[in-house]
Amino acid sequence: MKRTDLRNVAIIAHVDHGKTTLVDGLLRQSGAFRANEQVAERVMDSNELERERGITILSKNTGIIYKGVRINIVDTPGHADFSGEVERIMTMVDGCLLVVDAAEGPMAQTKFVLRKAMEAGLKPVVVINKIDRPDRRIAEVEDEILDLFIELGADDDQLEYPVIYASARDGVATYSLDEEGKDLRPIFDTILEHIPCPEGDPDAPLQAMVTSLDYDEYVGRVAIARIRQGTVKAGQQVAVAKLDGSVVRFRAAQLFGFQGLKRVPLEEASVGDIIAMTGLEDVNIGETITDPENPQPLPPIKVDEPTMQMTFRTNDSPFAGREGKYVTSRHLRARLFKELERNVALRVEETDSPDAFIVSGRGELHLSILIETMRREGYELAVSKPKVIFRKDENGNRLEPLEQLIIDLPEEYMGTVMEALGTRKAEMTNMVNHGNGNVRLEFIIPARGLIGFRSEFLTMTRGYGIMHHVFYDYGPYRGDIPTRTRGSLVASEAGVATQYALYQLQDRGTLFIEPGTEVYVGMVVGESNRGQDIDVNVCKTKHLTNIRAAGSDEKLLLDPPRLLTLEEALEQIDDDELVEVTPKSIRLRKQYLDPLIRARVAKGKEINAEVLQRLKQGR
Ligand SMILES: Nc1nc2c(ncn2[C@@H]2O[C@H](COP(=O)(O)OP(=O)(O)OP(=O)(O)O)[C@@H](O)[C@H]2O)c(=O)[nH]1
Ligand SMILES: [Mg+2]
Repeated sequence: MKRTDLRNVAIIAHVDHGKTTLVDGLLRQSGAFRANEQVAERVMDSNELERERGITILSKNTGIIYKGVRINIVDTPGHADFSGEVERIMTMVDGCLLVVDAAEGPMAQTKFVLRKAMEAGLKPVVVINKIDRPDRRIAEVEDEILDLFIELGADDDQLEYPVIYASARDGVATYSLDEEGKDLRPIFDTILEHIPCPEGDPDAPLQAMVTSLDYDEYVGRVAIARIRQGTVKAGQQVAVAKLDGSVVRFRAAQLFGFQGLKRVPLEEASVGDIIAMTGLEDVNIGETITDPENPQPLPPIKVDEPTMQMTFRTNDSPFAGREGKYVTSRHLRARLFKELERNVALRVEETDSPDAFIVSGRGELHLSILIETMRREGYELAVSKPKVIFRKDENGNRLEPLEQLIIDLPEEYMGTVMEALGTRKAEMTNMVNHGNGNVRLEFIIPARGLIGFRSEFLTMTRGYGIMHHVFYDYGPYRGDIPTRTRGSLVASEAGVATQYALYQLQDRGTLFIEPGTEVYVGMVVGESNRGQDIDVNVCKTKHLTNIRAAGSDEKLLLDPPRLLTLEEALEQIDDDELVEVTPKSIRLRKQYLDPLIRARVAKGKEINAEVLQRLKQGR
C-alpha cells in the first residue's frame, strides 16, 4: 500500500545553514500555531543549551498538515560532532531537504550528511537558503552542489534533484530567481511532489524501528518509531525485538502522532506513520517494535564509531561536594549509562577503578555538551584531556582518525595559519581564492592535530577566520605532533587569591583566576611563560609592617585574567591535569595534587598505594 496522505522528510545541512529557521517557517505557514500565539524563534531548538548556543544538538520531530497531507519533518543538527543524531534518524524518512547557504555553499558537513542520505536511499530536494544575503553566489553554489552529487557517485535518477531558492528567515521560497518568492509554498509543494510516499503492507506483522527515546514524568519512557509495515492500535500487545536477540512482550499503552509542537493521541497507526508509544519500559534505540506472534526485527541502525575519548572521574578535589548534588561514583556511573540509551554515538567503558570511566564520542563538542548537561543537572566530576582513538590495520600498523578541515580566512593570515597547520601534520588538499581578499583552504589533518587548534586559530586570524572540520577516515599514523609548550602555574598554598600575590605573578604567565578566588594546593591557576610547571603562592599578603605600601592595593593594576570556558579548559590541560567541573565552577588541577607525589611522577617513579601512604605519613 502507498500512503499518499503522508510524507516523511528530514532537513539536513551544514551547521548554521538555516535548517531550524526553515522548520519555523514551515510550522508557521502551515498554521501549526494559532494566529495570536507567541512563538520563539527557532522553536525546535527547545533545550536550554541549544537556545544558549544557537545550535541544534538533538534531532527532533514535528508534523504539519498541508493540502490534506500529513508531513512529518525531522530537524537535525548540522555540527559534525552530533552527526550520530543525523545517522539515527535516516531510517525514519523517505526523503530529505538538503539546505545549502547561498553564500557559503556546500561545506564539510553538507558532504557528510548528503553521503549518509544517499547511502540510506533518500530522495533529495535541494534548498538554496539565505538568498537574501548580499554576498550570495547562487550560480557557483549550484555548480558546487552538482559536483558534490557527482563526487558522491549519484546515479542519473539522483542527479535529477529539484532545486528551490529560499530565504528561511523571511519565510519565502521560489522555483526560479526571476520570480520573487511570496511564501514557502514551493517547498511544501515540492515535498508533496518529490518526496516518495511511504509504502508497505498494513496487514503484515508489525515492524517499527525505535529511533528516539523521550521521558515523560507521568508515563515514563516514550519510544519514537516509524512503522515500516503492519498496523498498531493503542492498548494492543506488542513485542520488542532487543539488540541482544531476545524478544520481550509489552502492552503499547498509548500512541501519539506529532502535530506542530504537540503530540496528539492516536487510536491506530500504520505504514509510514511516525509515532510516540508509551508502555515499553525496557526499550532502546535501534530495537524493533514488532508482532509478538511473529517477531521480525529490522536491521539495527548503523552509526559511525567514536573517534575521541576522555576519562570521567569522580571529583576528589578538596572542594568536592561543595557545589553539586551528585558526587559519588554511583551517581556518575548511573548517569553515564543512562546517557547511552539516547546518545547513539557515545560509548562508556568501566576501568580498573570504580571512580573512573572512559567515555568516547565523536569529538570534543560531543563530549563537552554531555559534561555541560551533567553539571547543569547538579553533577560534579573531573575529566581528563581528550584523546583520539587509534586503531590497527590488518598488519598491526597504527591508524589514526583524520579530519577534513575547511578554513575561510582573509589572505593576509594564510601564511601563519598554514605554518601552524604544518606543525600539526595537516596536508592541504585544495585552495580556492575567492578574489575578494578571502581564501578557502582545505586540509586533511589528524584529529590529534586539531586539539587546541581552534583558540590558536582565532587568535592568529584575529577572529576573522572560520573553521569547520568533519571526520574523514582512519589513516596511517602521521607521526609526533608537538603538544603544548608551556607549563602551568600551580598553587602551592591553599587559601584565597589576593590582588597582591596575583600582581607579583602576572609577568610569569597568564592567570586564569581573579583575586578572591579560593584555591587548593595543586590547582592550576595559570599558564606559565616557561616550558615547565611553576609552583606559585597566590594567597600571599603584604607584610603588615610595610606601612608605606599599606592601603595601596588598588594601585596594583591587574591584567584581566583569562577565565576559561569548559571547552577552553579541555583544550588547555595537559596529560597530567584534569578539569574539575561542578554546577558553579570550572577549575583546572593537577591529577596529583600533592607536590611530592607530582615530583615523583614527573621523574617517572612509580606511585603505588604503599608510596602514597608513606608520603602522607611523612608530612
Ligand atoms: N540572512 C539569512 N539568515 C538566515 C536565514 N535562515 C537562517 N538564517 C540565520 O542563520 C543562523 C542559523 O540558523 P539556524 O536555523 O539555527 O541554522 P541550523 O541549520 O538549524 O543550525 P544547526 O542546527 O546548529 O546546524 C541564524 O542566525 C538564522 O537567523 C536566511 O534565509 N537568511
Ligand atoms: Mg538547527
